[in-house]
Amino acid sequence: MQNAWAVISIILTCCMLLYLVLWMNLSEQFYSKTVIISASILSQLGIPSLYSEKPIYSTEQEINITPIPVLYKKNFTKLPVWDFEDFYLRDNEARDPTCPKSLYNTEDLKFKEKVLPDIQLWLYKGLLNITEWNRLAHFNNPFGFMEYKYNEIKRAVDLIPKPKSSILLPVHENSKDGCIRCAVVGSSGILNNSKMGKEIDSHDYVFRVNGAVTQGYEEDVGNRTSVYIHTAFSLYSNILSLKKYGFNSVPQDEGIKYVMIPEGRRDFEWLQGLLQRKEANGSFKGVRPLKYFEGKFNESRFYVLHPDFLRYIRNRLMPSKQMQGIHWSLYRPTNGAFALFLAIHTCDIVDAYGFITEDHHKYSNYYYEKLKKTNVIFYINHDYGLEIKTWKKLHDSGIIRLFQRH
Ligand SMILES: *[C@@H]1O[C@H](CO)[C@@H](O)[C@H](O)[C@H]1NC(C)=O
Ligand SMILES: *[C@@H]1O[C@H](CO)[C@@H](O)[C@H](O)[C@H]1NC(C)=O
Ligand SMILES: *[C@@H]1O[C@H](CO)[C@@H](O)[C@H](O)[C@H]1NC(C)=O
Ligand SMILES: *[C@@H]1O[C@H](CO)[C@@H](O)[C@H](O)[C@H]1NC(C)=O
Ligand SMILES: *[C@@H]1O[C@H](CO)[C@@H](O)[C@H](O)[C@H]1NC(C)=O
Ligand SMILES: CC(=O)N[C@H]1CO[C@H](CO)[C@@H](O)[C@@H]1O
Repeated sequence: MQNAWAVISIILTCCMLLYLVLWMNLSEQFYSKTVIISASILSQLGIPSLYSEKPIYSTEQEINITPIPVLYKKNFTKLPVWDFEDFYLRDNEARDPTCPKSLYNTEDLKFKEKVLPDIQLWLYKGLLNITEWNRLAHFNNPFGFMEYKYNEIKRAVDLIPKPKSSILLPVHENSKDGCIRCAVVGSSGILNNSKMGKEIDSHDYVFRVNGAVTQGYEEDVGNRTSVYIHTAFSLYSNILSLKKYGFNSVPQDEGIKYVMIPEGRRDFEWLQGLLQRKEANGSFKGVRPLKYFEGKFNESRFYVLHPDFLRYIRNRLMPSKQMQGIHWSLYRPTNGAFALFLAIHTCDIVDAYGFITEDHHKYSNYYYEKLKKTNVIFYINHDYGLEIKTWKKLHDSGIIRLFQRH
């Protein structure tokens, strides 16, 4: 009897072992199939599976995917160009303008080839999952999230509300031709004594950027602001340094839209403070971001630019030779450049004022420096030569109108 029991239990144990082995094999097969399927979908999209030994991309739930190992800027001696470098999120709710002069109808074929009128402009909750992270973590800031940790960025992005509409500005109700006319005002000294204020204010919308001082300078730069573009640092530091020019808070016009360029980790720290209406941590420890908006802040008028939009501007519209050098990761277009291209993508007719020109040495660095001429400061993270050429070229080909003096 005892012998019989021993035989039965041995058989049972063997069955269980066999079952386990089979089950593991089968599930392994199933698992690798999932990975292969997802890799082929991604390659159709132009996204190769870079780390094929690890299941990074998967059609399975996010839980099965992990963030890629951190990449470091230092490990690249020039801008790394990935197979999916030129893949950008597109927006299927993008504008469909009727204006004949719209970007969509540009006659400049070279420009037409480069622009993506339906590029995704905004970053908000729901747009950052691990799959997206693993794509964007390949690009240095502000064009992606290289060197950052998934959780620190994800926490902030998940607080950004999805805009009600991805269209930033509606066609003006008085418009006869369906065109949106915008002025973009940079802060160059070329505006000193320009008397452009009335003309600037006569546009449907006025974009301003960084230290957008207007009080006391209305005759030259106007007094309206419809869209204010900033980074956490530009906003914070301009309010500290431009007090003497009357810049005490960000522009406060009724219905104003605030657009943030997330240039790096500190912007995501700022965002957490701003959107939770409390003090920020990290670089802005102890700062209450909300304070700088003086009660005029409303999530429904707040937008954060998507890294894909910023990278698209760099790669397609402002690629600099600096990207081929050892300091490649420092280069980025100026906030003014991002503001101007945002206007080009959200308006139909764009006039640019206070942007850098060939004869910049004749003017102060900033228009509010009226009394003593200062020289234009060339920060190494920008390519001013390229910006001068780009604005001139856009003007000469009729894509924008650039304010110049002779
Ligand atoms: C991750 O987000 C992207 C962009 O929104 C989306 O296309 C993709 O389907 C998402 N993936 C998963 C697994 O949710
Ligand atoms: C700008 O100036 C005009 C004319 O002086 C005035 O009517 C208008 O209220 C001002 N707008 C703002 C936002 O200050
Ligand atoms: C900053 O840190 C403090 C203390 O840990 C915490 O109470 C607060 O919620 C944090 N602020 C944000 C914006 O996360
Ligand atoms: C923000 O704007 C929305 C839409 O205009 C409005 O319903 C809401 O009350 C505003 N919130 C605050 C805090 O002012
Ligand atoms: C600004 O314009 C005024 C009037 O033309 C001129 O007197 C002044 O020198 C200019 N300021 C600078 C810094 O160029
Ligand atoms: C392969 C390589 O050089 N890796 C380096 C990349 O950068 C990090 C951070 O600076 C270093 O720790 C790695 O050794």
